[in-house]
Amino acid sequence: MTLDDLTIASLAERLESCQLQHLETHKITEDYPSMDWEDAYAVQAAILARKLARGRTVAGLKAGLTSHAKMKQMGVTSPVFGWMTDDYAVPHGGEVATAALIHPKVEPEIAFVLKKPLAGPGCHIAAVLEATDFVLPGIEVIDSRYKDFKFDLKSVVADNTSAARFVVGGAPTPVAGLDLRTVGVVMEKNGVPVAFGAGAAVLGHPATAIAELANHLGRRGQSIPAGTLILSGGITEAVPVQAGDHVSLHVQGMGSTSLRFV
Ligand code: 0L1
Ligand code: MG
Repeated sequence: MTLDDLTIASLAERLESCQLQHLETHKITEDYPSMDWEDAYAVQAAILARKLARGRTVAGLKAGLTSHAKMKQMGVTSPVFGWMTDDYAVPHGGEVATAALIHPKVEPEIAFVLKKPLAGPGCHIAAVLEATDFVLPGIEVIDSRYKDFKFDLKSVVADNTSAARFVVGGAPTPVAGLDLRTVGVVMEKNGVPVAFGAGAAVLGHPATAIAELANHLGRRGQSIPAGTLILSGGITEAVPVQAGDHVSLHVQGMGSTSLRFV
């Protein structure tokens, strides 16, 4: 680590204030160009600690930058990880207050819910599938706190990987007999299909993202508890949205979920 505790706390305060006041800010690496990955994850953890201290609870975890296309575009070879608190959860078919966000985008994802804990290092696809209770369609709303949605990787990790809202719905589906690589997804905005893909777009298999999350946490002495909901990462590019938009996601064999921006 390169940053001291006071600096971590002040960066967490700055990023969370921007989130709560719907304001953009400049990249934190402009102020701290030598910050490292541990600094970035420490800022992210400090933002979570602020929310937990106010009574928020963790509603789920997420992997981001999981599609090969997006990783190549960003020049990275591994995903990034973050969390969602209870106030990020939107009911199936529910509304998102767009004025509470800065420049939201939506991503089609497959959500996993675990029935057993997962621990790394050494976690792999088979362990994830064995520990999974069910999967279901999930739409993540990302909303970078950085100006014009432009960032570098350490800045975006500190900003909790742009997490803002999420909805899950459809049919909770056991993974036995399901090939998550070939599961097709279609996301529609206002009834028009705007993004299509298959599960394999996420690291070859969406369960890989969950295994990499377990390994990431394992390196920090943490594990994923049973019952955790995890968004495995966007299958396609994120799609910008605005007030008035209705977004639905259809996942082959798992039904649909949706939300509306008001
Ligand atoms: O969930 C995601 O894939 C977002 C990761 C952070 C990068 C971005 O905001 O696009
Ligand atoms: Mg995502």
